[in-house]
Amino acid sequence: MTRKAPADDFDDSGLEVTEPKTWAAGMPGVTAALRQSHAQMGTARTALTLLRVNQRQGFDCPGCAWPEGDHRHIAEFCENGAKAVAEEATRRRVTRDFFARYSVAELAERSDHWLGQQGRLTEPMVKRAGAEHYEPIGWDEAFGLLAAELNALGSPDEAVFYTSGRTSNEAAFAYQLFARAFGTNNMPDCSNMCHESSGSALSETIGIGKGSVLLEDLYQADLIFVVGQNPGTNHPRMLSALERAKREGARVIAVNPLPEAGLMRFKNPQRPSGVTGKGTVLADRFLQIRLNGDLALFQALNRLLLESDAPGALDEEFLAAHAHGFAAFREHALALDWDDVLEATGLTRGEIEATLGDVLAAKKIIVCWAMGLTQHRNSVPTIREIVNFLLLRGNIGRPGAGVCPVRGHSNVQGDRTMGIWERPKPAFLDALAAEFGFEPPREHGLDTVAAIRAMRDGRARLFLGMGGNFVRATPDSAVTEAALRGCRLTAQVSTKLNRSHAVTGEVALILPTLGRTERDVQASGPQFVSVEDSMGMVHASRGRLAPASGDLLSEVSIVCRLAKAALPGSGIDWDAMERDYDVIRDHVSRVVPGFADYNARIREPGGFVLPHAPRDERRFPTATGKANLTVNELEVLRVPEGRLLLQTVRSHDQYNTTIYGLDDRYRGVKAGRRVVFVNPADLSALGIADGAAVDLVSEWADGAERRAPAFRVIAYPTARGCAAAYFPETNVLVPLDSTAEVSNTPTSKSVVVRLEPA
Ligand SMILES: Nc1nc2c(c(=O)[nH]1)N[C@H]1C(S)=C(S)[C@@H](COP(=O)(O)OP(=O)(O)OC[C@H]3O[C@@H](n4cnc5c(=O)[nH]c(N)nc54)[C@H](O)[C@@H]3O)O[C@H]1N2
Ligand SMILES: Nc1nc2c(c(=O)[nH]1)N[C@H]1C(S)=C(S)[C@@H](COP(=O)(O)OP(=O)(O)OC[C@H]3O[C@@H](n4cnc5c(=O)[nH]c(N)nc54)[C@H](O)[C@@H]3O)O[C@H]1N2
Ligand SMILES: [Mo]
Repeated sequence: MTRKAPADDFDDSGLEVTEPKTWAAGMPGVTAALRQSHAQMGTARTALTLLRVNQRQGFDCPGCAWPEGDHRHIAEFCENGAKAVAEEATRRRVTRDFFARYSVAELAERSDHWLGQQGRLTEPMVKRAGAEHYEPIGWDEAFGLLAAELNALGSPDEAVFYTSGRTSNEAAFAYQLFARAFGTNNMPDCSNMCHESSGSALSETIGIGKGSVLLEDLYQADLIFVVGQNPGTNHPRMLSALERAKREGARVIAVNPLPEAGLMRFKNPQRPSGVTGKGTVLADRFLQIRLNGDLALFQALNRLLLESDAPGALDEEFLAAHAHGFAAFREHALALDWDDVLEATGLTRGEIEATLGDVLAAKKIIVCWAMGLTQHRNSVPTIREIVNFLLLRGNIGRPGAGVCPVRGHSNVQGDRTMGIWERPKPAFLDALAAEFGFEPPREHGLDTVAAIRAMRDGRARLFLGMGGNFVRATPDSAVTEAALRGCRLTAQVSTKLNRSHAVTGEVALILPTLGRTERDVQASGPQFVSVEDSMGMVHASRGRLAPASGDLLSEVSIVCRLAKAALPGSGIDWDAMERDYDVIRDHVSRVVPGFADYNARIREPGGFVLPHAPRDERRFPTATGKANLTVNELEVLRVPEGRLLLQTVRSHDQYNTTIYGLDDRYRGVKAGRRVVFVNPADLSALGIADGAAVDLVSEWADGAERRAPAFRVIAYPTARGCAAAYFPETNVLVPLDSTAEVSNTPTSKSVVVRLEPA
């Protein structure tokens, strides 16, 4: 079942394990970043590139979606943003000689780290049916081939159009237009594996699937929860914001099974004292919760709030004016069983009651979260319960308060806004129809998990990836790889080599594209693109570096030229859109609400903020016209005797499936990724020694064996019963059918496993 894993991944002879760090960033962060950038880019390029990150005339950092704020430091980058930039601006190149040297099968034996280290893709390549190697192909021929394969399908619904979250608004809009003009809503995206649960829960409860706070709100908050998130690694600039919020008087509560370094103490590299000083204690309270215990925690807080006789415990006025469903919610919440709460959370009643004290003392509360909340079976109920918690005290729709799902990819939120979604709203399709004069398909398309099933079962036969690394980011690697291999054609629009180029359909295409950092010049002159950050701010991004190769096309060009080849009679002026991205933005301004005068407003310094009814006017555009309090059933996730609940997380040295290096500095791991973190008491109970070699075997209802071989055990202060290991090495363990209710997101943070001596 298990594929033979790539050799350099398995060699743990250099593995070193030290005590986890208790603080994050500061000088080591900056030096680590510069070392990495230097190795990839050289001195002049390093300086030139890093000075442009997130500056007004520069490019949007391809790292994360954390917003920029008004007062930009000259070096508004972080260690991991610098690594993301270095990875893209590298001087290393993958050329036709490389593909002549390595067969596709050989590439499939290599590790993610090795593949990424080969450098930027430089020209379009094709693997023809029956061939063992990729060979060069001209752009026109590539588009012709792809167009012919698309048009040879039995139905447009046999094609899958995937999007990752770095794609610009302009490219995303053109791409969804093409897919719909072709005739399908099969537009899965990385969001299906990421914040889909947030979008689902927020749309139902507050009427819009996006966060309701701006950066300024953090600075006005009294209390900020950071739940299921590791910002020290994944959103380092958020630490500066939390530090400032604390200076302005906020308390921070971290809720996490792991004592993540960044949440404990932070040394700000942007401030002189940060380099040498002791740094700021970030979390005033650390709730070391069990995996999947958050629904129980927030239900307990809600019950305590309902029972509290503290004056103003509930915002009665807000509830009466703006909330729906209070009576049913109240009745259910008061019946909550405390034994269930303590079992699910692993916390004491004292800890939860002390947290209530923080809550009652705070007028303005923000809850931030990321993948620790979204990738569980009960993720949508959990996030709904957080909305209940905020609504009870009127914490949505006023300054300093609200929901803050912290997005991952730098434009994942913008891609959705542009219509990258398998379940488009009728109003969006109506606007598209009116603007372009065709009838878009109305039936919902395939999301990520459904797309894998469709390819596995032969119902979908052509896969096009706009960025990302579908084969590696998705669950159940063995199943997914077989599904892709069963396709007639797989094509990837990419900047760098990854496993999705090595696990292919009968025919495969690599369509190499420009990155954020690079100049994009079209017939009308230099172009810029735009992106939307995690807080609904839209701003421009301009690349300055010379492209990695003269043969690269922008994502917009690739979409427009493909569309022209595949849909000669569409009546849509693809040439005009490619020639001048203002034309695309003009279309967007008439199709997507909130984008009126797009071309003018995107040229304002700092861009513009999209409307958000709950935040701006306390208006809740839900089915009831009010903010909905919901009733969520608590089911305690009970793991069988001798098993652990495994979460799959990111190390400090990776960007999703792109592996920058083999260290995880804050967690004290050097030179190895095949490690599993387990609580020492669990190790004793299991009779397994720290440092032992084990296989991870996942157990799921279908009885199939899913095994990730050869991991080292690290005794680590994680919550009892809760293990952690890195993704994507562990994706093989996540069953395709184990998904969140409603959002259908793979349950990457709750996988039942046993450890077998290797
Ligand atoms: N450098 C870097 N930056 C990135 C990325 C990257 O890979 N590298 N990826 C980007 C993307 S796409 C995303 S989505 C974000 C991801 O950002 P994060 O969500 O921070 O990423 P993860 O590593 O998945 O970390 C999940 C965190 O939630 C905790 N957790 C897990 N399960 C639970 C739970 O049940 N309850 C609670 N309370 N906590 C839990 C884990 O211990 C961990 O701290 O980062 C973005 N930024
Ligand atoms: N087990 C487990 N699985 C997970 C997760 C988890 O926590 N655990 N997290 C999930 C999450 S949150 C996400 S978002 C997904 C990520 O899923 P994806 O977005 O599909 O994966 P990435 O690794 O971010 O994609 C990296 C590739 O994108 C390409 N690329 C980079 N920049 C650009 C660009 O500007 N344009 C184009 N066209 N291509 C570019 C490069 O070729 C690079 O190899 O993974 C999900 N999978
Ligand atoms: Mo993500």
